Amino acid sequence: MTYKDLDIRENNGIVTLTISREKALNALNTPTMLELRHFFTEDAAGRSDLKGVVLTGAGEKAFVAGADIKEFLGLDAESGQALAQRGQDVFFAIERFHRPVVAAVNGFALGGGCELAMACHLRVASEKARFGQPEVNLGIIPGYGGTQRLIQYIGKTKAVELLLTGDMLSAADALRLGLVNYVVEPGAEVEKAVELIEKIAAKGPIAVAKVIDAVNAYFQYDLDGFAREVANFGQTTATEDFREGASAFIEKRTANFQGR
Ligand code: DAK
Repeated sequence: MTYKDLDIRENNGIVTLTISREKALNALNTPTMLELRHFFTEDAAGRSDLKGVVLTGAGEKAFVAGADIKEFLGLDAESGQALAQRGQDVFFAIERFHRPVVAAVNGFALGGGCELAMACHLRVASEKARFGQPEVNLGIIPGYGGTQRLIQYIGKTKAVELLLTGDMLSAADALRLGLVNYVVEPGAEVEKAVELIEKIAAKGPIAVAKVIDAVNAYFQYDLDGFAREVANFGQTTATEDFREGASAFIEKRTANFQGR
């Protein structure tokens, strides 16, 4: 696929994926969503040489200012539902990605943008970042998982307030409420995200993937997360990585994991 809305750069096993529709504050339209889907489900899916992905937005103003409002005007109940389902599938692909995906939130993360950041495993925000689910201002509700993931991150009390009022959170409040992992100076988000991915890349890659999988199971109501943890733990004990990790500990050296 030729990417038009995504700028994709890879350095030392880390992909920085920049949503590049700066004039529309990087709003997510159908082509952008298809490109995101293609990257996570085709190009990067299962790549064992990848350390992780940083997701950010072009320019200084916005991470992603939402789903593209202009595209919504022609929707009816059926096409709206289909669009929401396709979008949710993309965000699930990110949430279930086998390597860490870190959102580097450089500005507005609103509506679908906040939902995209929440689908990532970790979030680093610029001090200038603002988060919110303002869909009620438009007479719609979030369609890419916002009503579910916001509660998962910050709890029902504040999530319901934000979803009903459409108010925005500052980066400092997002940190205080547990929506983001770190707040950094404007311009330092990607660097911090890369630092996190490098740190995780030194761990056992199968273990990292299995942690992501087990954590996701907690939020999937048809799964027993504890049972998934037991199964995943069993699988990690059978890996060469575990033998290497345990040997390295005993021999007081750094483990050299091979992802096997
Ligand atoms: N979509 C399309 N264009 C957008 C946009 C958006 N979400 N946000 C901004 N833009 C465009 C503006 O139209 C403007 O374009 P021009 O007029 O220059 O052509 C340009 O970006 C710059 O925006 P502003 O001039 O408004 O910039 P300001 O600094 O004055 O304001 C702002 C920045 C972020 C506060 C403001 O742009 C704003 O409020 N934007 C809208 C934020 C918003 O409401 N986001 C939520 C969108 S709704 C579903 C699936 C998903 C969803 C729902 C349902 N299903 C399929 C059922 C999710 C929905 C949403 O995300």
